[in-house]
Amino acid sequence: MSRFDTYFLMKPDDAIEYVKEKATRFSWDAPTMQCREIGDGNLNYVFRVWDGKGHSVIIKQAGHTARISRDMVLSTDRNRIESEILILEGELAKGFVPEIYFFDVAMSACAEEDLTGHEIMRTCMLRHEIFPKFAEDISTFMANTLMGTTDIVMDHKKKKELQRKFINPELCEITEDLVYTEPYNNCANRNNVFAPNAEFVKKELYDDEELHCEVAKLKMDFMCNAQSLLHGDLHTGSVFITKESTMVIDPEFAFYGPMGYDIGNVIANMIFAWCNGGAEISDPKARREFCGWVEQVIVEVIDKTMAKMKKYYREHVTDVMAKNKAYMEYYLGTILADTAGVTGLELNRRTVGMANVKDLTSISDEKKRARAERICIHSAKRYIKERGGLKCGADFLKVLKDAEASVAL
Ligand code: SR1
Ligand code: MG
Repeated sequence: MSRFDTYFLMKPDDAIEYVKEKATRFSWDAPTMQCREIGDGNLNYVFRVWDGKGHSVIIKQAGHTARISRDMVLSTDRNRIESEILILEGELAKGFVPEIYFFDVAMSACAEEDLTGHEIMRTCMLRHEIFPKFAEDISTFMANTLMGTTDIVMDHKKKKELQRKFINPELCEITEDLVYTEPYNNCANRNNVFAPNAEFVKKELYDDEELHCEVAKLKMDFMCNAQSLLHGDLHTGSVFITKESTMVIDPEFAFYGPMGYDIGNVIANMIFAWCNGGAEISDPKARREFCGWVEQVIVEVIDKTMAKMKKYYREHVTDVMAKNKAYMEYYLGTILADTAGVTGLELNRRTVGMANVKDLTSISDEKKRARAERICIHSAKRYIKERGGLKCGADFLKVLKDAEASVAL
């Protein structure tokens, strides 16, 4: 019998005891063990436990409610989903995810590699740091994990088993509400709209029926198109980074959906970093350097991901009908269009929805923040409405630059 046989939400002292009992792969120096709760996400509790002899581990535990709101009751099964997908992604994209040491269904907790030296990418980009390997790394991660779990390459029965294992209705519902619904009507009355832009948001998002129709199409696609096993929340807060290494974390929103969802999330969150740099860096040379790098990342992430997916497709296709070359081009085209649509959805929801991003909310000058948010919304609408016409990274960047030029300083 152990006190960890029955679920309870741990405090740091409990986490130390938990690690002593469960994480036996390390020879812990018990008297020097310490713990800090380091979670800064919206849902879970993250404990870093270490000793004075160089051992450390991360314990991630799911609570019955979200940290961001006690009203959100969520299945703790998300911890199993996160652990299992990290193990699978470790096989498909070696070196891009932390190692999972174990996961524990009773406590809804997992133990994973402590990625010392890495920092959350969004935090680093708020300091306007540049990461030259990011586009190369994230495109490899996405091409391998997304293409590697499709019906194009997998045995169809094995794919369906995976699909069943990663059914994730509650976390999908969060996305269906926060990304695909509320930014267009505030129907749950919990949107955070920056007051100087209230009229603008009403006109551009709440009153645009043509936009609502396109969002509805994308929403049904998110719910019905079991294309690939997604990370499901691939923003820059889900990336742990150094100049040399890119590690993807936090895939608890994983499920089988359209792969443009992951790629579009990466692009939109680079745009938030670009907005922050444009508004907050006063030295023109430093601003050009940071924003120029982000622009290059936007172009490269699109082009490299598509090129690597095409290569993966060609080398690994097993489905007899999908070997048709014209079908391959069609399939890759739909991914690019979905990517554009999701780029727009993520831009809108982080700007006006309930879960915002610091890149925008921390812009200190009110006028500059209002302008940055309008650039996001103007470009978002084009990414959504014109998603079928964007054919390469340069097309994605042009939409952003057009929006920048159209919103007065
Ligand atoms: C209630 S959770 C809000 C957001 O945080 C997560 O990281 C997801 O992006 C979700 O939409
Ligand atoms: Mg998260």
